[in-house]
Amino acid sequence: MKKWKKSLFGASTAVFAAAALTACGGNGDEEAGDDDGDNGDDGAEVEHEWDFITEETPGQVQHEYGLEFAERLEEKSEGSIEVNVHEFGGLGDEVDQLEQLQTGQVEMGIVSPGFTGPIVPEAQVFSLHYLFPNDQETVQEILTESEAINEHLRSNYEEQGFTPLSFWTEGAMAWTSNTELTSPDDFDGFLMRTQESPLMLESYEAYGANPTPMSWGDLYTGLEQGQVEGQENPIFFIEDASFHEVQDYLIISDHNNYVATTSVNNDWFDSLDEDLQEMIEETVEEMQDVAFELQEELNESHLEEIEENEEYPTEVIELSEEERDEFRELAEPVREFFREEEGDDAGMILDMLEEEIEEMS
Ligand code: 6CS
Repeated sequence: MKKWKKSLFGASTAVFAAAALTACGGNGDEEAGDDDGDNGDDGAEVEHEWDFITEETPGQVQHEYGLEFAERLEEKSEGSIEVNVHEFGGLGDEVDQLEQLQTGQVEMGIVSPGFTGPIVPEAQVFSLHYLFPNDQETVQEILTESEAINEHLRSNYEEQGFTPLSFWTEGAMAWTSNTELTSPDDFDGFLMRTQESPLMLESYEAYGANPTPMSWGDLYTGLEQGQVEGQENPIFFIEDASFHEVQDYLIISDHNNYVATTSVNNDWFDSLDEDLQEMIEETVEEMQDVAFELQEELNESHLEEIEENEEYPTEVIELSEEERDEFRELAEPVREFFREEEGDDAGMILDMLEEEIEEMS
């Protein structure tokens, strides 16, 4: 079951997170400073206190990102900014959190397109299979540089009350299952857990599967009890959430990537002085490299943990290019579905993104 994971940013944040959780009565609220109850910069006056939501728990990529982001802002502001990083579940599930960001109940945080899909249909472009290349450095470069994503898609988000200041990868998606999933035939009638995005359902229906949206908070039990038979996630998350304990196979499919956004509530962000806006934007930019290293290190180390785990042995299968081609062929028509059904800008965004991917790959 869930284990404590060492913080990549050193013992101080890990120890502090544990202490802060105790101090807060374990409700998931934390301060990313020291453990004496102020903002970590002894004696400094806190002028701004902001809530930062994440969809993950301590030790996982989003939460570690949140702690580092908070620490950097607190340092730069010499203690006048305090950011409370919330772990998944502290303020509700992924959909509740998204609503809090939209309405300004929380100022900022990390939300992912798998949950924003129902309100920003164009964001589901990230749920298309075999659109991006495999190499994560190239994926990150596209996410950071793409005009289709950072201008056009960003403005689709803005219309919904919040704005992604950055898009970044948490790693390539892999499948887990109790049966081998190496060809589309293996998905026939397969009960696949997905996030909320309607396009995710469409993508798995194209393989003949029977997809079911479910919060990850219910997923371990869902897999254990057979409500769903498999799921997709980056490897660090599969191991950290212990899904491999109730699944026999890990299939390296590289069918797409887990994309996260660092987003802000529009009304709140617009109300800030320019120097604060710049400080936040600068820190978000710095965090692109931090996030990349974080996901890389966690995905590698958690794969090793899965491979070495004798108590819960998992067979790791890497799909060959020929096997991927079979999935690619069935995934291709889903792009047309996206163009036609997922928002006025879907076609334009996908066309532009396909060209950018071609140029950057
Ligand atoms: O599968 C999910 O729903 C979760 N996966 C990741 C990598 N982060 C948070 C998300 O809610």
